[in-house]
Amino acid sequence: MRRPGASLPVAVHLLLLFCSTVATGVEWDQRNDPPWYYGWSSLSYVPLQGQEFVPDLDRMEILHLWIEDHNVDEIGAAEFSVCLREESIFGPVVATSWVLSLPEGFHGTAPFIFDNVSLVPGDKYVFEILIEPFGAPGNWGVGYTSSQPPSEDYARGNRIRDGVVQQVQDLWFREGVYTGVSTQQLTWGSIKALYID
Ligand SMILES: [Ca+2]
Ligand SMILES: [Ca+2]
Repeated sequence: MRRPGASLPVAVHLLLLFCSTVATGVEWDQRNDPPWYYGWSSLSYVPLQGQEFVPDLDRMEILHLWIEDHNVDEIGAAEFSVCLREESIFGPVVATSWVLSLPEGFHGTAPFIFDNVSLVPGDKYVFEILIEPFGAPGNWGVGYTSSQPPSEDYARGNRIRDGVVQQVQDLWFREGVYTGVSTQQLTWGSIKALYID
């Protein structure tokens, strides 16, 4: 994971991040994170993918998405980031997450970190998932859920695929802020337990 433009490996970045003060938990705001997902959508080959949401909190520091490498026969890591936009996937950019490098074969909760983004509670935002390189080997995908109207998995927005809102689908996601600080000595294992399921 790295800030845009930097290139240190994930472990080094997390250790640097937590060497002085340590966030001890996360308060989730908006979420659609059941213990299953309906399907996955290729990030490697379909652009302009994301999710609308309307926050209750006035800031955002972390976003979890379910990301998978869907071709075990094709070798390839990839780098991901999330671009937060106002109103639509074509709207003005509010912030961009640190870059997250995921290894060949990864599947699970991918944590995207933001530098304390200010949000307006009640306004609509859209996060767009970016993959580098586009067309990355392995056919990387993002998990989503699907519902039958009038029920809806996440009621304050919908999934976006190829720039088009998908009315009955939502990405598997949860976004929120860090809570509390500690000076406790953390191991790499305990850092992973906090931020990577
Ligand atoms: Ca692969
Ligand atoms: Ca929805």
